[in-house]
Amino acid sequence: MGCRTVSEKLANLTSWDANWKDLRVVVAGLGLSGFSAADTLIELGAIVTVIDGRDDEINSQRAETLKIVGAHQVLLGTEHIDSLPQVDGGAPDLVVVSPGWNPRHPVLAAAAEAGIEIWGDVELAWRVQNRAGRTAPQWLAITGTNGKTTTVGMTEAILQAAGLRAIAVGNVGTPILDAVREPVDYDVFVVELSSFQLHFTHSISPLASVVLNIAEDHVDWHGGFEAYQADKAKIYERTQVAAIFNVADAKTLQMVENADVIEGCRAIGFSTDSPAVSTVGIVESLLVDRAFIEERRSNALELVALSDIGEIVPKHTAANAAAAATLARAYGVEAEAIAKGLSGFDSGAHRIQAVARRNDILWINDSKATNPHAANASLAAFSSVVWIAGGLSKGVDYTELIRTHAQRLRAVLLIGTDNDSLRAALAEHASDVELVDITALGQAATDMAPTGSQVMTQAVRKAAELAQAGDTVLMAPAAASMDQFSSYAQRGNAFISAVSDLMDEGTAGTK
Ligand code: UMA
Repeated sequence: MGCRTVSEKLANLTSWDANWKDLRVVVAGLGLSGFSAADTLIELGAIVTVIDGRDDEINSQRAETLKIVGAHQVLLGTEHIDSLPQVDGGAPDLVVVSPGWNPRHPVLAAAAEAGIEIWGDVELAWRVQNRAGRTAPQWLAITGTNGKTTTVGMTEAILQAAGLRAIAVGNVGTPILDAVREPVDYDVFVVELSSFQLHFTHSISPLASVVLNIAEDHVDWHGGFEAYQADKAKIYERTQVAAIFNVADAKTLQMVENADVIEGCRAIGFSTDSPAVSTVGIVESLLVDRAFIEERRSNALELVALSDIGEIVPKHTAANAAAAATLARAYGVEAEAIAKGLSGFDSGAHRIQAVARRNDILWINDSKATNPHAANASLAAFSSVVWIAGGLSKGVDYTELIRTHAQRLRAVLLIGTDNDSLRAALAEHASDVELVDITALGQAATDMAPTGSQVMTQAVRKAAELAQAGDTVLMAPAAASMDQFSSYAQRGNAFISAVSDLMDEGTAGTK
C-alpha cells in the first residue's frame, strides 16, 4: 500500500466492523496491553508481528498463545528490538505500542522516520469499541500525577451505585481492549490514562475528562516537564460535556482553556474549598454541586458529608472525591448515588496506610508515593518523621520537597539505588538531618547487592532504633520501586511484613 492509501485506510478504521483484514501491524511490547492489542488485531484479521525485548517464561507463554490464535510472528529478545521489523515481507502499515516504550526507542524512531502511524492500545480501543448492534460505552477519562487510581475507583463505585454498568480500565490494570471484547454492554468506561498512554492516543473523545493535578514525574520518558504536561493535556481534546480542572492547580485550567473541545462542552472546576459557580466543592464538610444544577448561581446541591467518606479524610482524598463526583455528575448521576458510592470508600492498600502503632510511634506505608508530589502529601500529614525514601528517581528534582519538609525530618533512611538527586537535595537543605544509606550498608556487609526485602528489613530495624515517642516512621519513597522490587505493591508488602516481624519481636521503638 502506498503512503497516501495507508493513511486513508487508517483514517477509516474507526469501528470493529471496518476492514482491518491484511493490515500489517507491528505490536511493540508483549505485556498486558501488548498482548491484548495483538490478540484483538489478530481477531480482526490483521497480519501481526509482535516484538518484545524480554525473552522470559511469561513472554514465551504469551507468544505461544498468540501463535496459536494466528500471530504472523512473535519475536522475543533484545536482538529483535534494534530496528523496526518487516511484516510478512513488507513495511508495516501501523505500529501499536505499549505505554512503557519510550518514543525515542529505535523501533519507534524508525517508524516515525518512515511516516508510519504509532497508536497506543487506548487509541485502538477507542476505534474498535464501535460495533454493529452494540452501543459503545461513554468514557470518563482521568489523568494527573497523583490520585488517579483512587479517583478512578471512586468514580466506578459511584456509577455502580447508580445501577450503571461501569468498569475501571486502562492504567489501573485492566487493558481497555479486554473490556471492549467482553460480552457485556457497558454504559461507561472509567478510564485511567497515564501520560505515556496519552502520548500515543490521537482521536479519543471522552464524555468528561479531568487532570487531577500536575507535578514533575516521568521526566526522563517524556524528555522534559513541558512535554509531560503537553501529553497530559491531550486528555481534554475533543471532550464532549465537561472538561474538569482542579481549582487549586492553575495549570489544569490553562490546559482546559487551550483544548479543542466539542462545541457546548463546559469547563467545570473541582475544589476542596467553597465552590464558585460551575464548580463542585466543599462547604462546611459537605461536598456540594454548583455546576450541574439549574439554580447554580444562587444555590448548591448537597452530595455527601465528608464524615460519610471516612473517619479521617485527608485533603487529597477530599479532592479526589470532588473530582469523582464531578465526573459522575457530568454523566448525569443523581446525588444519592454519589453519597452511596463514596460512603466508606476504601482507598486501597499502600496509600498512607497505618500499619502499626506501638510506644507512641506510628508506622505508615505509603509505597504508592512514587514521586515527590505524592510524598509531599504524606510528609505534610506528620510533624516528626523518620523517613524511608529513595528508589528509581526517574530524573525528577527533590529540592522543593526537601526544602519544604526538612524541619519535620528526624532521620532519613535511603533504600533504592538511584538516589543522587535526592542526596543532593538533602545535602543542600537538610544537612543536619541524620542520613543512613541502607542499600550501601547492605552491600558493604555482604559484598553483594542486597535484595529489596533485605534492604526493607534493615530500614525498618534502623527506623525502630531512631524513632522516638510521637514520631511517625513513614515509608513514602518519592521514587519508583523497580530498582529493588517488582512493583510498589511488593515494596509496600515488604515494609508491612518487616514491621510486623518487628512487632512480633516486641522491639519496636524501645527508646
Ligand atoms: N518493553 C520492551 N522494550 C522497551 C519497553 C518495554 O521490550 O523499551 C517490553 C517489556 O519487556 C514488556 C512490555 O514491553 O514485556 C511492556 O510493557 P509495558 O511496560 O508497557 O507494560 P504493560 O504490561 O503493557 O502495562 C501497561 C502499563 N505499564 C506502563 O505504563 C509501564 C500498566 O501501568 C497498565 O496497568 C497496563 O498497561 C494496562 O493498561 C502500570 C504503570 O506502572 C501500572 N503505569 C505507570 C504509572 O502508573 O506510573 C505509568
